Amino acid sequence: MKMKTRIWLLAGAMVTMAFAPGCKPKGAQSALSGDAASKVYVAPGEHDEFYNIVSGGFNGQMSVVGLPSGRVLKIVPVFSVHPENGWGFSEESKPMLNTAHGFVPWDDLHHIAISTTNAEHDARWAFGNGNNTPRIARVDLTTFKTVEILEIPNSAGNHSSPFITENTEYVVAGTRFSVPTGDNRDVPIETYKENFKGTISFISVDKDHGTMDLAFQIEAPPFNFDLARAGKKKSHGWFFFSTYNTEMAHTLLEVNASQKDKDFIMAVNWKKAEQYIKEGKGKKTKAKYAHNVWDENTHMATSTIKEDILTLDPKELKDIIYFIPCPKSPHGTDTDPSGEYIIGSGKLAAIIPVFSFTKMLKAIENQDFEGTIDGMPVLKYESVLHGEVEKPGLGPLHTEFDGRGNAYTSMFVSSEVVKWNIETLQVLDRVPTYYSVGHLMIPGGPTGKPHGKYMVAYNKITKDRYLPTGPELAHSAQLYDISGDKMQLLLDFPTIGEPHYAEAFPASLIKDKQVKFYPLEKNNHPRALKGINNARVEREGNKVHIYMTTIRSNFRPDNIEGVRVGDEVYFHVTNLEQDWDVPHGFAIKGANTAELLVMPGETATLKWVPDRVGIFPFYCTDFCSALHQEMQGYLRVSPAGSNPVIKY
Ligand code: K7E
Ligand code: RUQ
Ligand code: CUA
Repeated sequence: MKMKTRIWLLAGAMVTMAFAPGCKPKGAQSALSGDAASKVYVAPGEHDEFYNIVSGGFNGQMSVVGLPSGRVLKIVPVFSVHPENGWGFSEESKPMLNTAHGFVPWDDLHHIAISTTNAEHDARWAFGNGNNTPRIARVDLTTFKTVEILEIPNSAGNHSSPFITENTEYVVAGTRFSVPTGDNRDVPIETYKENFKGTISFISVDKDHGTMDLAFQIEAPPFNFDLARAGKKKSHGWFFFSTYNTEMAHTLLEVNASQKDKDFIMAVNWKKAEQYIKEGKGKKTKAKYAHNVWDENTHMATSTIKEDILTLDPKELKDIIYFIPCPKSPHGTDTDPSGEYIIGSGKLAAIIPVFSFTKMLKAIENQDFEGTIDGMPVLKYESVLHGEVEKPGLGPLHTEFDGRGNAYTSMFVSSEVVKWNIETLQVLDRVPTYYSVGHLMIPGGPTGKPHGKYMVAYNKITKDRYLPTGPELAHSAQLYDISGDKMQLLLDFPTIGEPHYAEAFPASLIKDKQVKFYPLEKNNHPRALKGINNARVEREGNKVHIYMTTIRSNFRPDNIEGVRVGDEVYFHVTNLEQDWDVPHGFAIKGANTAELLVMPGETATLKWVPDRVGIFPFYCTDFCSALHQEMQGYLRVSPAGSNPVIKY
């Protein structure tokens, strides 16, 4: 077989280069053209054309960036606590970060998926994955608030997530690490092949409300699942996962996982899987996981621990999983806007293989198999291949599309973005990135309708791009104009945390749907106040509930006595304002927590257990009016065991 004898690898040299990134490509400024400034200039008071939702990686948040300006518009805390608005500190938001084993206030958020209808962005929700304590979050794009977090059982390193199907029917979560399933077990690591399993979770998304539910899990061989993309249009109904460590080794030292010439793209017929579930072929299994939902009615989160899972075994149901051989540890797998082409990016491969969905179906029909894994067919590489992009560059990672028949692949090792034609496989252009690009993004790039005007490279290495800030540097993003034949670098901008994937969509999709404040009459928080009259302090045993209002420019009550050391003190702060952009803050000296930032019409609660007597001032943290500095009060804390009178 011709393909098999081909040299796929420059492995040795490339691995070395991969760990020496940051070497400055020659002609560093050549990609920048004279009119770049005017192309990214958004005049004061004007709005950007696109919202760019960018993952925060190890910072656990998403950021909202305007394009083309590169301005950061908002940080949305997701899997991270956020002092700015009390996320993870307020009693209402704490349950959002609950897991089957308690409060976990951090995660590693890699990928963004913006909801779609008919394979086009509808931008109702942004999904993000938590890699570490496997979770998927959903952010509502009318409030830019995290409204749901679902933990993923039987998973570790939820990396191939949260990619979505074309009508947002499902969000997927493929486990990076294979693990013993059930509620974890104490087994020797050498028993990897018997005891460890890969799992692919299909999370259904409610059409109207977006609510997620773990619909079913498919058991898979103990590979490592890296990334995924849903088919679309003609390939709607299929999902494609990149895999590595198909040697099924439990240690990856000495490049154990890269012994083989090829790993696989795992093609999953999810429509079939869904049908098997409907026919009752799912096995009931158990493992605990948390489902946390933010209630827009009460502005409180609730956390429920679930444990029922429906599992499909593809070894028995032989027609839901097929393997497509793909050179060396593919990282990204991406499907083009037509849904016909599936692009694998073998990090250590010297070519980019492009597979054809039509050919894949034919190969399945003709049983063009070169073998099986646990009874699941491995298709012949040649029979699925559309063709290979020759000499694309080194270290292909991720591919996006411009909707004009071109693909753009990030090259980590050679630190560039390469543009090529999907049909002819010819390389058309290449531009350097500064430095070592990871993901790249074109607005609408993963959908059936890309807006091929800009491309952003999210780089892993920053080095000298900005004023130096000691050993730790912000990551760098770079905006390119891709509307012409040649890509043009327009702008560098720093990012928050480590951006992995990002998506962008036209601002017009959502900018008129933004919530500006919460109507007080609809505030169904059980401790909400509708006006200043009921502001009060109530003792219930050792709990003291302070029902407090804020309105420009005072707290009611402001002077509070009757609290003892050891009491659980709850400040339930209702912001009575009914106007856009008038939050009030609340912070109290001595409390071992952050502040609250309460949106107009909302109620938020800060809990504090005082551990010492004294007078503790509190104040508003957000400059809200000319009398902001007057917005203050005192809490008196008396000794434990004393019997102070409640006074306010
Ligand atoms: Cu390539 Cu986690 Cu998507 Cu980062 S991964 S680059
Ligand atoms: S105060 S405006 Cu602390 Cu001048 Cu802020
Ligand atoms: Cu309220 Cu400052």
